[in-house]
Amino acid sequence: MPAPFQLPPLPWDESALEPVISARTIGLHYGKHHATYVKKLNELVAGTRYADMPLEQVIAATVGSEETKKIFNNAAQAWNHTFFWSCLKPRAGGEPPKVIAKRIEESFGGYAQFKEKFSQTAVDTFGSGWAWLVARGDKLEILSTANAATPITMGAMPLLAIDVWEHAYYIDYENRRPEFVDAVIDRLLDWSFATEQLEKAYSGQRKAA
Ligand code: MN3
Repeated sequence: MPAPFQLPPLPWDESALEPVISARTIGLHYGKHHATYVKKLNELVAGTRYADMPLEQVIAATVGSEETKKIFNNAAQAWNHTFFWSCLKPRAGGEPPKVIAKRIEESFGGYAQFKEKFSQTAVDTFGSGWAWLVARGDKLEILSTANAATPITMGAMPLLAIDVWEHAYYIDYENRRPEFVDAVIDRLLDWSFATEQLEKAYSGQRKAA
């Protein structure tokens, strides 16, 4: 039987994000860390009801339970990483386009305030975790999550993420997490992807209402 969960291809070449993130970091981060989450997930769900579920459903069904913690951790990390790669694009970053800029202004007061808060949240995330820009209700929010935790179990729709596990930056930046975070925000964040996610969030809400 084929493994139920696959490692999706990267949206760009491993060297495409240089010099902000090196090909060596992507090679390890995607080729070893992300690949291992998918491999472990497949091992853990083999022969269980989770093997027939879409990844998002596995995450929803295993969150918050000690018994299913390993499955949750690997499933959520598989999802978080695929999402993270989509948030990054060569020669991107900086100020967002109009539609999302307006939402940023309403929720944070402006791009400068957003950037300050997003960067600070990523830097202050203690230990391993993630910083997120999410849509929740009619507001945008910035969240920090620990380890594998993911906003999709928190009633929030992620728009952008930064992985701040040490494996995301240590080869390129050593302990200088703030430099990594600022470089990602200024040079890699893909606002067109975030805009697509925002549109999905609102079309979903309209359906639910
Ligand atoms: Mn990672």
